[in-house]
Amino acid sequence: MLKSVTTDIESLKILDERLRWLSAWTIHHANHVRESEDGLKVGGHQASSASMSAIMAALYFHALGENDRVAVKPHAGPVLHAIHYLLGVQSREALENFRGFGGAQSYPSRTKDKIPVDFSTGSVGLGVAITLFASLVQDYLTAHGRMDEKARGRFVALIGDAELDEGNIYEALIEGYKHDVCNLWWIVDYNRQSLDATSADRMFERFDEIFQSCGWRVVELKYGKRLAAALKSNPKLKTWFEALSNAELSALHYQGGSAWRTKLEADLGKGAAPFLKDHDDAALGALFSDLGGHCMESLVEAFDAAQDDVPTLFIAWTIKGYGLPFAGHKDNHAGLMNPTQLAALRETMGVREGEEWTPLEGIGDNARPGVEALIERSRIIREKRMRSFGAVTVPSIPAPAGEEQSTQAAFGRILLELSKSGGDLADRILTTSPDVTVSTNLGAWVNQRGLFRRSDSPDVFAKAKIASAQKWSGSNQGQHIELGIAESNLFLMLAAAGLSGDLFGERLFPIGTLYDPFIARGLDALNYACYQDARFLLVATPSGITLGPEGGAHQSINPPLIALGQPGLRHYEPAYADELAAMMEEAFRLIDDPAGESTYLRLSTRNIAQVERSDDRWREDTLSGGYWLREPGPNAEAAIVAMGAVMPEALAAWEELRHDVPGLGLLSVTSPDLLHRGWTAAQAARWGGTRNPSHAERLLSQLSPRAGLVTIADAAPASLSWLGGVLGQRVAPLGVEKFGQTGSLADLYAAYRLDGDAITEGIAELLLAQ
Ligand SMILES: Cc1ncc(C[n+]2csc(CCOP(=O)(O)OP(=O)(O)O)c2C)c(N)n1
Ligand SMILES: [Mg+2]
Repeated sequence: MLKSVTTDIESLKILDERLRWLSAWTIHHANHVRESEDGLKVGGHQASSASMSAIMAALYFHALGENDRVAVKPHAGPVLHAIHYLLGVQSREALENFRGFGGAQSYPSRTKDKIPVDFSTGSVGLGVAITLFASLVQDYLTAHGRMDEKARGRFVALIGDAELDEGNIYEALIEGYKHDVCNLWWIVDYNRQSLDATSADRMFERFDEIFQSCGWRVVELKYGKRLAAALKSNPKLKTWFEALSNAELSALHYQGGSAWRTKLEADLGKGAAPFLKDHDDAALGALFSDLGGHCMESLVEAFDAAQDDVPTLFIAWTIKGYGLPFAGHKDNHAGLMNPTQLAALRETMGVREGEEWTPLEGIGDNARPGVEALIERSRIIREKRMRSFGAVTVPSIPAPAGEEQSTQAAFGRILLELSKSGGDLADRILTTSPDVTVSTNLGAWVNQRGLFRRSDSPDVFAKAKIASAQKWSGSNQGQHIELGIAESNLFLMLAAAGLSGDLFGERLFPIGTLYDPFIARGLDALNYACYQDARFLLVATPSGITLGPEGGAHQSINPPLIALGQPGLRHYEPAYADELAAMMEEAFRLIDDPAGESTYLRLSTRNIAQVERSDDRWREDTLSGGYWLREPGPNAEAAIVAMGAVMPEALAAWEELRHDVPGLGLLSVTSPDLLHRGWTAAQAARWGGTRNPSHAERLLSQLSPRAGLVTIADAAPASLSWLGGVLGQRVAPLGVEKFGQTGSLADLYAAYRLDGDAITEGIAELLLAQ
């Protein structure tokens, strides 16, 4: 074997070029080489990738350890794939099929990509913030003795500078500071360009202060070594350079050497002459492009110097499209090189035509051993981490006793019982809430299990013997993570804790509570959690106009529709405490099941009389989405179909109408989401030759095919009205379509037509219309 004559830095520079080439080529191939079947633009981000290749080379082939986890800026996905290609982990087929069906995904995806992806990214900002919560989960697991100190790693986010506009980053930053979060590197690819244009100058000096005031170390990598030296020896040049705006700098980077010369002459006149005499145009362009984020020496030095666990923001100055013909152009975000430009790049990279995919093509014999050694030595994991499932026994969860109960209170009691009885499941539960712990009935659980804090925080009120039902002391053994009011953080916390089995090999059972209407506040983060297949239990309570005196701002209407359209999240809405107990048991089971999912429970504060059960049949049907609370007679002409907190109205109407409407049934829907999924799945299966009616079909076929259904829910009526489409039965939908307001239940149910009269009118209309 040839002995390497290159240093690691030189090898890293070669790898930087390789990554720039392979990412550009992968995108080019998908757009210009691969056969297009539909004529759709394939796309990809050559400029965003080139901007980060040096940073990522320095990280993946030098700085990252095996326990470190990274969220990669979505538009640098091709660089991540190129890295794994060089590591021998990513296949050429997947790269050739970049953005194609089954190929490498446009943006790194935990679930769809075949390479190890620690965090999916795509919706900018969220990938950044989740690293903070993942670090907190690591602290939690180590404090709880579930993770070895030696297995701890660092959480790295690679950030686009325009991504820094996303508010969720600052919500996370604030929360992180409260929890003394550590082991974070956030690395900004500071190319000063967004999607639309170059970015505003005014904000930039401010980011340092924002992060520093939250306890972060800020490391700015503005100049590369050569540019720094040149500016140091020439203060006038430095002052001039630093006065250029983002837009001016970018335009000059795009125009290149002669434009730098012209601009210098115009601005500094004769003063620039000695400097210009020493530099030809190419040298000028190269010197001013030597920004910190492209200078391997500076990157390696900065990473090596930040080896403690202080959270660190690196601001690495870069040029968007570095080394490509559209470097610095304000419109280059989705820019693609044309075949001629690509061929020119290939030439300069020393890649022979036809050898574009050869991993180390164009690297001379002298340099090759050094590069190969670095690839070999890279400490990042080569294979997807094993997902941890099926390790926890979920005990049966009894229903809390009580003739009258609300589902919200029952939830609190079930958790209290779990915490008292103990066991593996209870010990693995992590609860979290954005400042609504007490008002969502998590309080009793927290009294038992305590708040999680990295260092002890005493309950000052308790110490002062001030009476309070709620204990509020924290220790590193606590099991509740209290968050500030930022629902986006709640979902990111659930996402991170819900990935603990994947990231750390230790399953947690995360339960997050919030008020139902405020799901919308964190919706993208919720979707993000589901997209990565994080597993958790979301308890949304109170809900609906049933909240009465709290009024319209707190009365939720559409979350069941949100759930109906959200993959990876199962909606259950119980009316009774025993249903809730069954649902929670199922939700825990689903968290630890490879084929499972997360669960959303929509609960209520309304106390309602519980029903007598004559047998256990309701249980299985409850978990499948609905059951006959009152069986219909043979060929019944009508049924009331009700969900959740309005069940007493439905039952009362059933009692009143059953003599006039022979065989009238009362269907209790516990999950419109599951009924709908089952319905479409059965239809799809029929096309595959399997004839199995769905649960909704089975239930509704107990009625006459011409039967009428009055559907009623304290939610948007479309949550249930679609049931008429299953067998073509007619529907009178009742539900909430206007914003709520304050009032007693009787007032509101009458005004919004959620009462017995409305049900009677609905039934009458359906029967008369026959
Ligand atoms: C939440 C969200 N909004 C909008 C977009 C569309 N988008 C993708 S990249 C981008 C600009 C990114 O600029 P920057 O973060 O600076 O990254 P660069 O490509 O410059 O490295 C936008 C607006 C997105 N992906 N996510
Ligand atoms: Mg940018």
